[in-house]
Amino acid sequence: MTASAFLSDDKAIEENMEHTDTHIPRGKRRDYEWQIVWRNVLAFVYLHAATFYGFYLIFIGKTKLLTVIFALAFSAISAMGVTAGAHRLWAHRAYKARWPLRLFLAFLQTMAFQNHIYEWVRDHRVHHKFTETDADPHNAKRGFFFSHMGWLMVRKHKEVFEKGASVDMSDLEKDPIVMFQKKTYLVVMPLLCFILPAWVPVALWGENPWTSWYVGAMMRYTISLHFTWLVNSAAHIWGNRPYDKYIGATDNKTVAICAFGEGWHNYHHVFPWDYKAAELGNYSTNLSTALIDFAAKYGLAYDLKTVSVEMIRKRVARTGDGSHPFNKKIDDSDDDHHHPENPVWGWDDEDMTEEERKLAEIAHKHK
Ligand code: ST9
Ligand code: ZN
Ligand code: ZN
Repeated sequence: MTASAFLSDDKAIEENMEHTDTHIPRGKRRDYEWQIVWRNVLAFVYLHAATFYGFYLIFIGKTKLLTVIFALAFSAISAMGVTAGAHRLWAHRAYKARWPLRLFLAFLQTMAFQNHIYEWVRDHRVHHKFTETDADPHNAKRGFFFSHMGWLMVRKHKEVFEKGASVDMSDLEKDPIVMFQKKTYLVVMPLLCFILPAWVPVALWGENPWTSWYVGAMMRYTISLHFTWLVNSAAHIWGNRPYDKYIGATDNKTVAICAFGEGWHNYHHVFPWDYKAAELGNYSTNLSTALIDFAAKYGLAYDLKTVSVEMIRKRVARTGDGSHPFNKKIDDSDDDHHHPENPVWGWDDEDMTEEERKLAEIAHKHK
């Protein structure tokens, strides 16, 4: 059973509908109708109520300072499992990692509960291949709320299943760490995401158990979800498009700071196989890059792919919105006729061009 099966309505409901709900044409069911998954709605309502209570406990001084610091540190550390792990390593193959690093990142990613790596990566590759179409699980054309969190409370559009089935996942199926995490997720995830952060403040500095639950577990989790979701919502609406003005994704510094370097989203959609997920900026707005560079120094990460300045310059000149320092003059004459160019989900996508592969720079090459 997958995490989504655990949280979503039971398949039996759907089968039942097929017998009783004959007035809705079959093909229409998964279109734009909001087939609400009430179990998820209730879970999110509880999470947010508990989070507000957590804030209140901090505000009235009922929370130890160490508990607040711990919650922040736990968020930041688990975020690395999502950014450096699920995102740049597993979804985009932007670098390679030896098994101790993969195990560590899978552990951190489990602490973050954003679905297991396999499910996270499948949705994310499909998002990159079919961005802002019906096949995109969090299609930003359906509005801020849908792309932010609404998509997690309704059944997916049928195109997500249909087109999503064409995206290659065989590399993950061959990774024993990913498959082990998938198999054990429903037991290990609640322990690492909720029980562990609620238990540590009680055991180590005598925090009140309920305070620990509301602040260390609930508040911490909800805030890190919102920071992550901003990449799908805000960074598809507000910001510059220095690399490709024809796509929805934007470069948004606020999101980059909140999401540990994942807000340079216009760049990222154009070059999803860059391990930095950004061209400019430094470690302060990209802690995930700092972690990968550090791991590469000790041989745990290798084959770090980045885009050459030449490639960036060409792309900026061809499709940028003029906000990039390279950009001089923009020709808008073909604006109405332009279609997004050859989207790829990452390094091993068969649609990557030979030219791109040749021009890519690979650091810490495996010998
Ligand atoms: C969460 C994820 O929050 C957030 C992802 C954000 C991504 C952002 C990326 C940006 C970079 C990273 C930034 C990190 C920053 C970190 C900062 C931290 C401080 N393709 O899904 P099901 C098939 S999770 C192909 O159940 P329903 C497949 O066969 C939050 N096929 O569909 C599947 O079966 P199986 C916590 C696909 O019934 C079957 O369909 N988690 C695809 O419509 C059924 O799939 C939740 O809240 C596809 N893409 O249900 C869980 N998808 O899996 C919420 C599906 O057996 N999820 N198939 O192979 C659910 O409950 C359900 O998925 C649902 C849809 C109700 C939303
Ligand atoms: Zn995106
Ligand atoms: Zn991505």
